[in-house]
Amino acid sequence: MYFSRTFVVAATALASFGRVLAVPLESAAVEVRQDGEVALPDIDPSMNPVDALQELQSAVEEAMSHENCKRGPKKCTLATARVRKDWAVLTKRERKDYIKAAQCLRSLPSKGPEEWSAAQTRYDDFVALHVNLTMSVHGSGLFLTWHRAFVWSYETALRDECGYKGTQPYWNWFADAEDLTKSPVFDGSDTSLGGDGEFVQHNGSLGGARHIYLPSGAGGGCIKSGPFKNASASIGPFNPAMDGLGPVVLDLSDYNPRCIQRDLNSYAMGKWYTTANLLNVTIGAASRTHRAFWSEVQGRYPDQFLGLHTTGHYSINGDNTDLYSSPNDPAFFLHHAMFDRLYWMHQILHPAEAREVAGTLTLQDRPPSRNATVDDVLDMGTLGESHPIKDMFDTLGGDPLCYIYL
Ligand SMILES: *[C@@H]1O[C@H](CO)[C@@H](O)[C@H](O)[C@H]1NC(C)=O
Ligand SMILES: *[C@@H]1O[C@H](CO)[C@@H](O)[C@H](O)[C@H]1NC(C)=O
Ligand SMILES: *[C@@H]1O[C@H](CO)[C@@H](O)[C@H](O)[C@H]1NC(C)=O
Ligand SMILES: *[C@@H]1O[C@H](CO)[C@@H](O)[C@H](O)[C@H]1NC(C)=O
Ligand SMILES: *[C@@H]1O[C@H](CO)[C@@H](O)[C@H](O)[C@H]1NC(C)=O
Ligand SMILES: [Cu+2]
Repeated sequence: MYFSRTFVVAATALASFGRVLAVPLESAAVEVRQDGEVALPDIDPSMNPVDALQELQSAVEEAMSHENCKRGPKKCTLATARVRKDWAVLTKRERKDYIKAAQCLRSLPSKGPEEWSAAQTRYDDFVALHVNLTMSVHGSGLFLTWHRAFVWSYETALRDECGYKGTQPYWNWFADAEDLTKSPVFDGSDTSLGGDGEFVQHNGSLGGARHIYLPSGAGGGCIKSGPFKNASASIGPFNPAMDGLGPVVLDLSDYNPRCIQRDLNSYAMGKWYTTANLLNVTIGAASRTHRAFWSEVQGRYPDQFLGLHTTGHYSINGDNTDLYSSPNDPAFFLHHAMFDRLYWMHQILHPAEAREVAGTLTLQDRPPSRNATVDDVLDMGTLGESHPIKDMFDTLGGDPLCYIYL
């Protein structure tokens, strides 16, 4: 069986990895077999999802530490990698630095193409590119790696264009499954990404390509508290699924200044951010192949299953229900970092599947297109360098990626 050297870790880096992790690497209940395949951890499905995720994280760290020492030119090591962390464990200072950098990007001028004239700010350039590529980077073979590149470009822009010294944090969905309004990401405090929207009476959302009805929460309007209170957007919405959100625009020359809306939705959180769904895509039936993972994380809408990716968008709701312009909400990047962490975990636990691609070049193959290949280039426009899919498989590859999750 083909075994990639993707996740091979230099022995010298291991010592520093131990320090970075500050947890004993021997602790996890995971074995690595002689052939380099990782034996999957045994996790009790009745465990709560936060603990199950912690077990998976330990298994991932264990698997990384066991890889042998043949990594090529060491442009990136565990000692130099950006370490992406849970928003909940960041200090108040670290959270404020991140918020400041995101606000900075939202105040710098756009560098985008003239045809995308709705884009006013550098932040809008991220939204605009996502809009422009929506039909090719969702439900396609580019989905996982394009969004990985997108988050990397955003993290890099915060650092290079706004003097940010930290890394891209993630929103740990599973910790908030009971009450999203208490999440440190959404509690509306001055160290959050803003709270719920103002209450606006509406009739829920129709998610998952209009297959799945979600009742409304206590919001629906403009962000009512925190650093992104009444934060505005200029692009979209194009096809929002929350009742009452609109009017819609047709293209990227349509400048539509308005506030970003949210309706924090604990219904979606509680229903889909479960241990069963987490384990299925990491160690269960849906984890066996890359294709199964890719398919299951995107949901099975006709089966009333929103999937781990879409559930995050519909939990924030409001502008996040627009597949096109969802990056208008700054929480998009914390959601997608968590989603990328899930992909990273899958790759490390399933090294033989880590460099596979599933899907074509169009959303659900409509219109029909060829299969994506590892050489297809992920267009980053003016956001950063465009790389082929194959450069996005290894987060420690060094060209350009160099990060891990803790
Ligand atoms: C993407 O942008 C290009 C260049 O402006 C334009 O030709 C194309 O129609 C856009 N596609 C979509 C789906 O917005
Ligand atoms: C709200 O939407 C749901 C789902 O489409 C529908 O069944 C229900 O009748 C609607 N209620 C109102 C008051 O419009
Ligand atoms: C929200 O921002 C808009 C401009 O984008 C402004 O007209 C409005 O007064 C603001 N509302 C609040 C409550 O700050
Ligand atoms: C796991 O994923 C498979 C699809 O690969 C699906 O058929 C099955 O229902 C899922 N199981 C659970 C418990 O969600
Ligand atoms: C595209 O991928 C599918 C699924 O793996 C496969 O069945 C099909 O043969 C591939 N098509 C081509 C032209 O390689
Ligand atoms: Cu997207």
